[in-house]
Amino acid sequence: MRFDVITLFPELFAPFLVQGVTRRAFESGQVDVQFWPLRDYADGNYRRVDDRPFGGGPGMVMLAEPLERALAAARAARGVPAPVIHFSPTGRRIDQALLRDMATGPGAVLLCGRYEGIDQRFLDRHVDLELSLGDFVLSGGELPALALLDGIARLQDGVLSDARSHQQDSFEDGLLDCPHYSRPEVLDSADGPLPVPPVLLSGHHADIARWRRERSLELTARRRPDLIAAARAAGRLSKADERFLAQMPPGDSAGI
Ligand code: 9WO
Repeated sequence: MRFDVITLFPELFAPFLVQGVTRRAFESGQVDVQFWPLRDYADGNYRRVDDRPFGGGPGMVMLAEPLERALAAARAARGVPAPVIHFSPTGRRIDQALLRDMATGPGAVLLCGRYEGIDQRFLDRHVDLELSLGDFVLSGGELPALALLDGIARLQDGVLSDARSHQQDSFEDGLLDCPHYSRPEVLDSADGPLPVPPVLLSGHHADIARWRRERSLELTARRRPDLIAAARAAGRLSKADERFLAQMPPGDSAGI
């Protein structure tokens, strides 16, 4: 698949694309990312990409014309059509189901806004989908674009060494992930020795699987009761899951 990124700051992306488990997906071209530096499509000696808003007010607006030229160049280079995505807190929240869909699709043109926003006429004419990371404001669309690319790249074949690591991820089965432990078996701390939960050292695979499932259920019930309701409605909770949830003491849902 191919992603074409229209941005004023293409250099922000490279460090994320050349490191970690997703590096192979980007370097092999499994997830081909091409950049269209907006400044290259600007006019005149000043290479203007922004101007003051009509009607007054603070900040600057990204000009439609350089964006039109960058998008035309990206579309021509792609050949096959793909949706144009803009990142905004007013968009649809990115979730794991959207990443799974996009991970097998043709890719997209990713439009990274800066300043106060983009001339509305360009958005109305060209944007197919607005995506959000959540209800907060950033200074640009580059971090949301990187979040999307990272989430899609790690779903590509061969990126995670063990296919099962996907299934255990938070959200892949609609529940939050269980906690993880590694060496040492007992960690020294200022509050005293911190042992690993003994069941994980027992070698009893069925007990370990049950313990992990129960920790997932417990964490999800406390932090994200909405996800428990959704898993129940989708028939993804077993009788044993329901028995475990029924005997859980009521607790506060500390948001940390
Ligand atoms: C900012 C904004 C604030 C309140 C209500 C709606 C809003 N839309 C935007 C917006 O689209 N801004 C553009 C992209 C231009 C300024 C920088 N941009 C941006 C994107 N800021 N924050 C985001 C963003 C995108 C996805 N998820 C969270 C934040």
